[in-house]
Amino acid sequence: MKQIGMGLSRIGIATAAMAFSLPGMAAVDRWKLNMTPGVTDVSQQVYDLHMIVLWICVVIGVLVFGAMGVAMFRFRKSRGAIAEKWAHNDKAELVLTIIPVLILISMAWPATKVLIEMADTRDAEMTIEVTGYQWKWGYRYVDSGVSFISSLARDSDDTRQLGSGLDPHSVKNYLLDVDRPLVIPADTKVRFVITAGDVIHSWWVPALGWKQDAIPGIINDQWTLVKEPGIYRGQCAELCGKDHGFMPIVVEVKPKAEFEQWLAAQQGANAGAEPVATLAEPVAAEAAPSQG
Ligand SMILES: [Cu+2]
Repeated sequence: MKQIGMGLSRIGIATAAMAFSLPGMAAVDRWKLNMTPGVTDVSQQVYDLHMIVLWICVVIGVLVFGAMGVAMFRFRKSRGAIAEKWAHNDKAELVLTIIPVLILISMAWPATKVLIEMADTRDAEMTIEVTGYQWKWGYRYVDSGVSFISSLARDSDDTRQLGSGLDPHSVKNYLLDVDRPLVIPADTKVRFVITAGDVIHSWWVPALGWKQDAIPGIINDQWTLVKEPGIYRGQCAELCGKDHGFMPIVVEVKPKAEFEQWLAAQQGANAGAEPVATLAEPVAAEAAPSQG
């Protein structure tokens, strides 16, 4: 029995070690266990909600387990304690129902407000269609017709091959870089329409504060407004097949003027080229908000 226990704890340690040595962890703070406040108003609000709920849980946990500990210690058998025989207490049941209901309402109220704000994609200044594929992302700037596929960066892809003989530590941002990042303008409300061309994927950039399933035949929408230019990374967050771990997301937020230049350059490069075929294209057009 003891051996089994030791074996299990060894597996536990091995699993924990594996979890913390995942390639993705290299670029982040190893012991940053809390969620990120992110870089948008929404992500900050989500973070605040998370902290409020966390502290409510901590207080409840301390009270409940504290009371349990005190009861077990003070009223133990060796002190001659005998269990009281009662089956019902109206007052206790009423109080212990009303208090949790009030706590739940106090958490649900602000959470619902944030959820409603997150769902409000009106007044977006631009729309980008995101399509998940096994195992890459397709991006299409709906208003300008620019589209491209974003896949795992070549150096990471070469290194990850079985028997490549290449050292992952020598690759900068191993498994976290892409060949073509998604570029969006800063200080602009960007709407995303998210779908998939084969199986279910999920588009997730933690710094934006949300994660959205990409489902074939269904268009989900989301939005973001990032104030500060920068590079924000994410991953596919829905197990989608053997290379699920190899379809990172990179969002590059550029100042507005720089973004316009970039977009114009892409339009030039795209002219005459076949647009990226997206299975979801007809549906996406329907889902676009009516103009005017
Ligand atoms: Cu995936």
